[in-house]
Amino acid sequence: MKWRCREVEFVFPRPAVVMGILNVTPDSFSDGGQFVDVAKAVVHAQKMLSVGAEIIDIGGESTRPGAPEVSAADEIARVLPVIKQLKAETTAVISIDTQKPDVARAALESGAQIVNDIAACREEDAMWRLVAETGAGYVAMHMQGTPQTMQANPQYADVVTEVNEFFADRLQRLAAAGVSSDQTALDVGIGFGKTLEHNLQLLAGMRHFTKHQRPVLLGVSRKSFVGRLLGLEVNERLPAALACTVDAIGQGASIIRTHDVAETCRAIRMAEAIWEKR
Ligand code: 9MG
Repeated sequence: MKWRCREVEFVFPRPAVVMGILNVTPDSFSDGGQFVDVAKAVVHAQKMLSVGAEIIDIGGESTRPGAPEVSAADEIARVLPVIKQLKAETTAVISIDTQKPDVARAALESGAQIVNDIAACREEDAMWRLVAETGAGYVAMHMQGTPQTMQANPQYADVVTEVNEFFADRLQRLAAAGVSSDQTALDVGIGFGKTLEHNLQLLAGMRHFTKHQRPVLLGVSRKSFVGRLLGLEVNERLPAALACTVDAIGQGASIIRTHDVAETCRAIRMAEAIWEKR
């Protein structure tokens, strides 16, 4: 199975791909005021690359429940200088984490290769036509609602079945918009319109999402369901995230989105070394 992201191809089976998270919001890499410190953000990305990240996922808008929306212009102003600097200094594969086609277009024009779209539940196809036109890789993430509303009262009859139906439907709609299936990776969207119970059911059922013959991406890093289950603060959640990661890869997940690249790479390498001997 191949994941085609413009000039880059990830060919599976292979060791899981680690995607390092680079949030460039004023509260993450502040210049001391309203703006993002580009140099600090690029140093952080280089650190993640040096310890094993193969993709850097750059986002200029928080997707936390209830987070305020950011205009496309502000998002572009945050992410573009970082993408340009990273392209100038490294050969990193760059993913743009955005819901907005205008932001995705600007990022792709500056050399990004992947669009990480938490709003793949959208009805209109502007984002997908852009992905088709550019040959970018595309992460289609499941979300019930929007970041502003999603945790109000998420409901599913059977969350695993419904997310799988969503994936089948999106692959059809993407194909209709001209996106080849080898451009797409699928993501259940842990924490996006899901209760703790839904998240656990999705993690337990991870093997069911491989049936579409597309790479499955998992994002659990520092998420609040871990805090809720184990009573932990954000900075205490890494061991639990590593447990989820290793179990998900064992069930067939192949891309891991994380803040903690070095630790995640070590956990994956250890598990994969054991599995090779089975
Ligand atoms: C932006 N973002 C935050 N959490 C995420 C997750 O779990 N998956 C993807 N694809 N993007 C995410």
